[in-house]
Amino acid sequence: MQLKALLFDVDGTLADTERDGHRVAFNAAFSEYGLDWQWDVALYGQLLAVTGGKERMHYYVDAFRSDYVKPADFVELVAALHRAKTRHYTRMLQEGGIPMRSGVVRLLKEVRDAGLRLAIATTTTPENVTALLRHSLADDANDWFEVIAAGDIVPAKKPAADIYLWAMQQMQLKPEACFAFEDSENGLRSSLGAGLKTLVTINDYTRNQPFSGAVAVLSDLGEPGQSPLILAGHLCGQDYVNLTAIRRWHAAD
Ligand code: XBP
Ligand code: MG
Repeated sequence: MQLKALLFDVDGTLADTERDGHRVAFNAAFSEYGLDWQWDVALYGQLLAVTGGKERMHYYVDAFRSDYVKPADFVELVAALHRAKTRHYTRMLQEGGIPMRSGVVRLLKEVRDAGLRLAIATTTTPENVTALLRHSLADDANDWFEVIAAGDIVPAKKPAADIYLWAMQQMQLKPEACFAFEDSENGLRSSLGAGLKTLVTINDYTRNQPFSGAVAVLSDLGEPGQSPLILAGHLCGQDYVNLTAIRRWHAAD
């Protein structure tokens, strides 16, 4: 079937947002609420096992803070902390921005010029996606994506397939007409579960995760003169990830 659309994960795939973005924003929210919770870089790597910021805070308390006595309104507290965290995170993007990963801007431009359709499928809160696209990609980058599937729009977050299925339903497309980009095991399980061929570009938090089923596993998308490292699979005869490579992965059995 002809390739019609590319579906992108956001955190870790478009930009390295977790360590210096989300993590820092969580800590700012905890301080704001007078909590002694501080997530260092290593601990945050463990917490990333659970997707979704609210879900991650619940997991932290349950798995790492047996000393913490939950108040009766703990669910509301976590929701309030999460709103504060979103405010800190979007402000950080507005003030400095987190750059797109190598090859992302180039590939998105090539894909748009070729007339392919684009969508986002992510676990993060919609405001976070909007802020990242606007401040780190382009003023009008939100319009580049026909569908932005994000956050609580589906009840079951990645690794469940729901967010990808929802995005494709909105686009009236079958998985055979689409191709996905992910950076993590949870993300790959979600996209494969939705029937999507998927390219994985790893980052420091995900490099040791298992990625069987991906069309290839690379350090990044690469740029002309700056080929990515290949951890699994091959680049379909190209020097970096371009639309030719994507069409070949998509067409392969
Ligand atoms: C992203 C996430 C999110 C962000 C935080 O995973 O796991 O939870 O870390 O976002 P993926 P919120 O890249 O697989 O979509 O705090 O807005 O939930
Ligand atoms: Mg991700």
